Amino acid sequence: MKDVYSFILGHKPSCMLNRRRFLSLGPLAGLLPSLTFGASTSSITTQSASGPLVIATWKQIKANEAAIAVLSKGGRALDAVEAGVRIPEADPNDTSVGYGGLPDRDGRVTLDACIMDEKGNAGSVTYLEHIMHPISVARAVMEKTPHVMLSGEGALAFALSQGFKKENLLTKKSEQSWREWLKTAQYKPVINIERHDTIGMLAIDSKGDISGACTTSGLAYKMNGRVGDSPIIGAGLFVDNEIGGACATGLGELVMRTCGSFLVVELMRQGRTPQQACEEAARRITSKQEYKDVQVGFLAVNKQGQHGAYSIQPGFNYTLYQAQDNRVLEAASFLK
Ligand code: SD4
Repeated sequence: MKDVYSFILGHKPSCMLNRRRFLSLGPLAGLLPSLTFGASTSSITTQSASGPLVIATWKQIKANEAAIAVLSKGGRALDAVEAGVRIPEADPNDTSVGYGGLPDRDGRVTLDACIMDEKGNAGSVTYLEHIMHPISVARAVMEKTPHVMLSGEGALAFALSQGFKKENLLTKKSEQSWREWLKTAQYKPVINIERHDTIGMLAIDSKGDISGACTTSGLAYKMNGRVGDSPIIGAGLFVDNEIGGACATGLGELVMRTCGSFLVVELMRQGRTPQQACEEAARRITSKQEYKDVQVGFLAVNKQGQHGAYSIQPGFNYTLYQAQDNRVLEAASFLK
């Protein structure tokens, strides 16, 4: 386990910090939509949304299709993202989400998920066991309780009270992988391979409303009790329907320390394009934390239907549906 601790605890010495100045315009920011900040030359445009949009981390053609099916009937972005991310949650071959997710080091499949709607409502579950669709439990937390987040046994009890079925989520294949891992019990993240199915999804519906969802089984062979960025509002996901939405994938510890998705949305609020905002959020990580051997990727959309995607390492891809085209694209990256 030594390796994971050095990744998780590793900060750069302060002399290496290269923090960009963060220009805050406060209430003036909303009055200056055409200003561009930072070194990038791309500028904010007034491009309007060309109909519904869905964007998801990694290769998620089928998940996007499920979301598109909702949007094409005039459905709500919230319903679209829930329907979308339920696809990998139920897929035993997706080893970083829901059913089939790789377990923690004690052999337990523990799930994290969160969801946000266009009104700024949020719901989340962490360390949820035995329920195939944590995203739907997160939505129930949002809609049926006075809380934002339920965890562990409480989240499971709530799920069961809502009619969710208790299931064994550890597939034979995942159990075998875990038993193999136990032989050495050495943890080392493998960039772009180990966690390639964890899904963050953002959608814009025909009304122009934005919602988002994020769901994962977290890092394979993590310490029992570990919770990542994916269920943390503002880290793995953030939506502000006036501005846009963002989600993150990769080593959650790096994302949590910088409130990554919240940061991306706030940068867009201050005038950056989604692309510029994702790049700056990645730089916020690389200027302060050890990043050489780990991956973080951000996706963002703004109210105008523009999107951004950026990662620390090359190899982060994402699936975009826009203008009736659903395709996998490669994100630009900090390291080349
Ligand atoms: C976590 N961010 O638990 C998740 C894992 C992930 O692509 O997104 N991997 O840290």
